[in-house]
Amino acid sequence: TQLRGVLEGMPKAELHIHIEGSLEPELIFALAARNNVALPYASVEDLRAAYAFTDLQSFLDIYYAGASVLLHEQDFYDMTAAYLKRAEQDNVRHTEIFFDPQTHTARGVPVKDVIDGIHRACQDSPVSATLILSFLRHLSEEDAFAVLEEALPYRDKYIGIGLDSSERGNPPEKFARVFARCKELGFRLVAHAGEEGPPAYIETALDVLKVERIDHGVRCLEDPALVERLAREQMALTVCPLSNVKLCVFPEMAQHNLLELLDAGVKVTINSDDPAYFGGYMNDNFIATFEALPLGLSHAQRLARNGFEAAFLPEAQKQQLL
Ligand code: ES4
Ligand code: ZN
Repeated sequence: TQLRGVLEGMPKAELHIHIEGSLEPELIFALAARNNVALPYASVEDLRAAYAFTDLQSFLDIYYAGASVLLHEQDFYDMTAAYLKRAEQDNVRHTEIFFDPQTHTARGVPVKDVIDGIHRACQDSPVSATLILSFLRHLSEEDAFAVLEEALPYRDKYIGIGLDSSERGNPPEKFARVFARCKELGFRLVAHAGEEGPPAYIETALDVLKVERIDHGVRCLEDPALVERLAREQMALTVCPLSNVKLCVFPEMAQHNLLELLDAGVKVTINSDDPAYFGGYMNDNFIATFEALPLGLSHAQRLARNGFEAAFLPEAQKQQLL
């Protein structure tokens, strides 16, 4: 249809993408061979067949296994360069990329190699790209402080701090002190909240961690007062439609609450989350959402505009990208 062409051609900003979630099975196998890493899967097809998730944890187990092939600076460069090439094809003009250093330091990879490889690929791409260091919330706050300390010598290479991994049982307030420190240091702050966790986690991400965007946040609709607040404060939600369906947050795309959120005046953006695992990149997410829900041209323009408005970029730079 005509709308499809508009969705594909629009300049877009992507605000929620885990770079380790952009590792395609083919690249996982190529890096495993290059680095002599053994994988518990016989082939690309065997690995892809394991991508049948029932919830967030069932995905994370496979996502961390996939990331085990990343050992050297060049591996991080190659992964990031491949993602940025796909983003460029989807007319993504700006992207804010999460990376999970603790996934790699646990395997003995120096934080410097992680950051240098990802950052070098960003510099070599025509897509505007910035980085957000994300803490793993299933680990302790002490561990988060330790990786922050290790990453601070390279602080000119990332602009923000995030919080991801297993949400249930790991509320934002577990990281109150380390987020306060990151705020003092001048980082932009975001956190995953209200993906699988309750609306109360969205409130503590805002009130305790002082985040400036909520990643996912779709469960806010269970609390009408919270929805009203998010709309009033024009707090951006980085919604990831294909992710939500793959991880069974919604049984199918037709049941996704993105339109209800938009109608409530919430500043919704569309993002790919872990595109290699969830069935697609930015344009796939836009197309799947627009095919399943009664959305039109004005929604498309609003969603794309929201992405740029919610980006951590100076106003003048945003204008240049449009
Ligand atoms: C993630 Cl979808 C999702 N949720 C929480 N943490 C994550 N890390 C990578 N993808
Ligand atoms: Zn995410």
